[in-house]
Amino acid sequence: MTAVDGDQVTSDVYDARALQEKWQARWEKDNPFLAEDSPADDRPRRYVVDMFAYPSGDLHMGHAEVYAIGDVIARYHFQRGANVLHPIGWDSFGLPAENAAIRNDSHPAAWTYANIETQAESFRRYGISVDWTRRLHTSDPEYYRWNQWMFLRFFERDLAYRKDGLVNWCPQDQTVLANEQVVQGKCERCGSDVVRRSLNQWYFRITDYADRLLDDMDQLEGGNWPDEILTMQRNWIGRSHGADVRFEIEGRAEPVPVFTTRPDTLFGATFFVVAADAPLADELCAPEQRAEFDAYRAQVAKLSDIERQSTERPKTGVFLGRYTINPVTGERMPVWAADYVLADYGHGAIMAVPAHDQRDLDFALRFDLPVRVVVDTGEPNPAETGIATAGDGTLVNSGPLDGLGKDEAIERIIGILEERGTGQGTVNFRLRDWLLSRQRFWGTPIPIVHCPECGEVPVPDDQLPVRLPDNLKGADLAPKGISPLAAASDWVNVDCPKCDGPATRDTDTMDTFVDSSWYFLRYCSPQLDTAPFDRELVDRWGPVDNYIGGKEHATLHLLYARFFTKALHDMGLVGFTEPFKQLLNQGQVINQGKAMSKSLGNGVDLGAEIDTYGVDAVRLTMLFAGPPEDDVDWADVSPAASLKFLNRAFRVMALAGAASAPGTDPSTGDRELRKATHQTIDKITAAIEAQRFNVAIARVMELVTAARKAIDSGPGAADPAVREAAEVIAVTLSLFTPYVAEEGWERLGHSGSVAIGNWRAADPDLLVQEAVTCVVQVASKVRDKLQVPPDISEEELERLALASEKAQAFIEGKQIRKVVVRAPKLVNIVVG
Ligand code: ANZ
Ligand code: ZN
Repeated sequence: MTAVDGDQVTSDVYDARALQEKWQARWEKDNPFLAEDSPADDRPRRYVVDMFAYPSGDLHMGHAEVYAIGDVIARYHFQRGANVLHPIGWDSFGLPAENAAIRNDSHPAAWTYANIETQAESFRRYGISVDWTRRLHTSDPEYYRWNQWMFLRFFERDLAYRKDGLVNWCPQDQTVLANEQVVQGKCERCGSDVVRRSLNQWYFRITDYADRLLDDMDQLEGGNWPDEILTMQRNWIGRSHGADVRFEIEGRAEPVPVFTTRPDTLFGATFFVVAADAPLADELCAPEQRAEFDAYRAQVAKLSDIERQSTERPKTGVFLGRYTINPVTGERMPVWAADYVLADYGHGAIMAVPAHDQRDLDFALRFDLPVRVVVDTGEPNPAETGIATAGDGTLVNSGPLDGLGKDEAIERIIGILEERGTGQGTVNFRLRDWLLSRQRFWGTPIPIVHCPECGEVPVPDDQLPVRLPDNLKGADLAPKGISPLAAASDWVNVDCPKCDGPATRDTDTMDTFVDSSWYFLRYCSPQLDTAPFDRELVDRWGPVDNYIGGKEHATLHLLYARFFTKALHDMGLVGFTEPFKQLLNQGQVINQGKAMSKSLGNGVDLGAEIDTYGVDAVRLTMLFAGPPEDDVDWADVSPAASLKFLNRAFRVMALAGAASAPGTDPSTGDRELRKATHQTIDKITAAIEAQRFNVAIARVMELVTAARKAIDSGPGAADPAVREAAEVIAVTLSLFTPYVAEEGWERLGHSGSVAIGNWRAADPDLLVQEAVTCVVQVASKVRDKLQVPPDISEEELERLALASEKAQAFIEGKQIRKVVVRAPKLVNIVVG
């Protein structure tokens, strides 16, 4: 209740909990954040997407940060009058649901949908500006049906295929992992050591898009995507230019190609190495080396790629008892098997040039193989120093290449190889095809039927979705090395869609990254049941203008989503080739310098913080802590101070609201406060555009202080400039702290939500900074007076003073010994 004490409202306290209840109910009733699909709506369109949530439990501090950030961006555009699409959804397939179901003897859906409801409730309380009518869950058959539909489109174009291959296998989760899901040799999910297994698996042919994934990055450069992410993607795709060189192997009809980035060093190749786990090594092994090789190969199978390539480990290997011929020197070179050569990169075999490649040199020195320098770099002999010389130089010992530099030599040797038909220039990528099949239950079933007569038969579109069976639960889902779906025989056994004969369903499910590769397209028409999305709407809203989420997705989700967009574009399904125009990676919320974790016991409970300080204070604290990319250390911030500020801001709005009516003409108001208000608008607009939300908040804080001063010791609460300032405070706070903003706006006498279309333009007349007078002295005597802006820099002021003609007259013929600058009021030129 408002108590009036003299002309001051004093007992207005900001009651976070009461405001939350009041305004949450209002928003739910009024739905202020609906996006308008109609083409007749001619407001500028803005598409803002927060990376969707995984329903692992209730919301945590990390969610609180990322959704506060995304909300500032969306709300800013709502305020500026845009037609904003700001949707929400859940990435609701995946292992944790399945593991919980095994523990609780239940179905993964039970855990998943209960958590989604809890999170949805928390999101509503958190006050984010989303269009709730577009909510989606990837585990709904209405959604995953379209994963299957897309898979079939990929399959038809040979962009989805099955092959045998060495795959990453997690012995704990009993499933395969994509390369991207193996972190330093360990399973990304459970931390177990990943082993290699040969299995038949489904892949997406993302490598067909390797060049475009790299080249299209120029659309993302220039500050649109963080450089760090672009670099990580570039390295992950790993394009190397070089050559394939074919080597004749004694006793083998077919020559064996190797990939090299340094064909110029071919004359320095002195031995040949095959990956120990490549089938070729097994094939080439001579009988007398068999026992030694088999033992070595067994040992290698236990190592991860990272360990294998570590430069710290001493090199290991086995001579295979075979020889190859160097195609340019004609020399016989021994063939070895070693683990530092990887089976699935290049051709799984290399020409070793020990003088110029450190790995090869380490190997040569260990096994006493010859080292021949073919590029003179001016450095000492690698055979003596143990240090390979990898740089540019002049070719030596290289016949026709002698005297050339590296690049010329590469060109020349490629010409020679191509002429002779023993090699050609080529490009190689580190990127592998995306392994998408998983031997787990809680995912999208792969819509393929295996028929003994017809082979791999796609499930016809009109039979989609292939639904998950709902009679499996608890122990049925336990990892067994094959998919739990294989046990559901009534589900597995079907008639072949082609020949009607007995056949079986594919029992693998899709990697959940398939779900997240196109959900931002589905948001444009989430209820459509005739297609995954409406192309017209997707092209109208897309690509996403602002995408907000964690940088842990640098090489997984963000690469896959880019690949899907390009593939769908090529199928004529979307009109653009890059999904996300701008990417913002928020920092982490940490505590006492460390990531929050159960084992450290430093976790902070979001619900408890909100209960203590309220949603607004928690949001403000997150956003005020620093630029959004920086980590927020909860030990260094003060939600209590945020709460205090919100109280002050609220009182300013309440006092102004009690003292004047909306629509008051501000032009007669206090000019100093008006200037502060308009400068605040100007600075906040710039700060929001630059995604410096903390700076914007600091400016609102200053304005609150200025307005309060005007109320207490200036023109008083009834001054129209106070109302103007208070209204700007309500509008700008609506981006960060929606509850106090709505309530303040109502106290200011407005009806309807503050959140839409209320942004003001700064009045240019009020932005002009009035000039101040600067005295220019020469030898402490006043010689000139300059009119300068109050915020002029010292350098600029010194330059102006020295250029003054009046001052010059007294400087002439003398030596300037010193210039003392006291910006903006004084410059003293000391002469001698
Ligand atoms: C001869 C050579 C001489 C090489 C030299 C380098 C320096 P990036 O840049 O990563 O593409 N290589 C080829 N296939 C390999 C495999 N399966 N496992 C491990 N190493 C492999 O690396 C290309 C270089 O890595 C190739 O160029 C090859 O060594 C090696 F002075 O060939 B080079
Ligand atoms: Zn058949």
